[in-house]
Amino acid sequence: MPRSLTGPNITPPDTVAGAGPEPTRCGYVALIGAPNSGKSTLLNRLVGQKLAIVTPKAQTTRSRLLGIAIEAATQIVYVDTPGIFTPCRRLDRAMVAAAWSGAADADETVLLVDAARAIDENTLRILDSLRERNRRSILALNKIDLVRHDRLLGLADALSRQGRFDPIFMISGLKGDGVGDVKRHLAASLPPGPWLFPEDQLSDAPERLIAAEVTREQVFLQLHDELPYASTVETEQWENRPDGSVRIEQVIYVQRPSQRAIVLGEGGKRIKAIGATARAELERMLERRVHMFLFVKVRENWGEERERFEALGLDYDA
Ligand SMILES: Nc1nc2c(ncn2[C@@H]2O[C@H](COP(=O)(O)OP(=O)(O)OP(=O)(O)O)[C@@H](O)[C@H]2O)c(=O)[nH]1
Ligand SMILES: [Mg+2]
Repeated sequence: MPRSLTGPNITPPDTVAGAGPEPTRCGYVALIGAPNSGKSTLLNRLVGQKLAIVTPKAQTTRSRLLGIAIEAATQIVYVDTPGIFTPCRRLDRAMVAAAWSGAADADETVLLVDAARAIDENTLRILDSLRERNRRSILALNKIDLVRHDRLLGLADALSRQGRFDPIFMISGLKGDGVGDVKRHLAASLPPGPWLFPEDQLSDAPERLIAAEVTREQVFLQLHDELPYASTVETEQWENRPDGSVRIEQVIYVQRPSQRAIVLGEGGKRIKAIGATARAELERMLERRVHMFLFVKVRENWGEERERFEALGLDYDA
């Protein structure tokens, strides 16, 4: 059976098919860390499919996203979270709050540290907060493909003196090294219990949100400086066509007319490129034809509008 990107409502536990005679296990695993530490890349790798958007820029992920995977008799519900950093704007505060509440609600927490960058200020803050919460967590030194082995051992040692980490993994979310060990560890350590989601469900994110995220990924990849941070994307219309295709209308909100001009580009070139790449990506993810229509609106204060936060799945009052 193909696994669907998003699924119907939660199936009651007594109707969920467990696997074989082994007792089923199920639990939530939050992936937390500084911005850019590789959480979304790892989530996609763990689930075996692209669900979360990934870019080289920090603060790409803005809200929690579930990625559901099955390992032996265990259903593992991974929670991708926004990077944790010192918040300035209302949006930043909501993102960081979403990350911490993802960790608070989880059975296990995996702290990702970019081994190529070592212990930056954001990671230090996270270590402090974990200590305050007296929380044990799993440590994943990520991006080991970029780092020499002796350096990794020193880093693991330094980190383990600053928190309760057990176990410690050395992984590359991008290349896959060590990721199987993380999965197997989680499969064995999550609590026994019925699976919480239908077996073929991959995420809880509505398709409209995933579609907006895919466009936002292109905004982050194709635009620079403050623009990715000054914009947000929403799906306004979603029409399933009788021929199986879908017609999607989205709005990219920016804060100033000058930013709108940049998003549009000369003769509309930039917005066309964003739309074309997002459409192709979405067609791959949804496995259906997509007709994509993008509009750019100036909304000086979108960062203070409750509706914009709700569209992202964020708590406006965080
Ligand atoms: N070389 C290498 N690059 C990686 C690895 N994991 C992630 N990256 C890269 O690191 C960058 C950030 O990856 P993301 O997965 O978006 O990081 P994130 O922690 O989700 O970032 P935020 O959502 O901004 O908090 C991207 O350019 C990834 O390709 C890895 O194991 N090795
Ligand atoms: Mg991310």
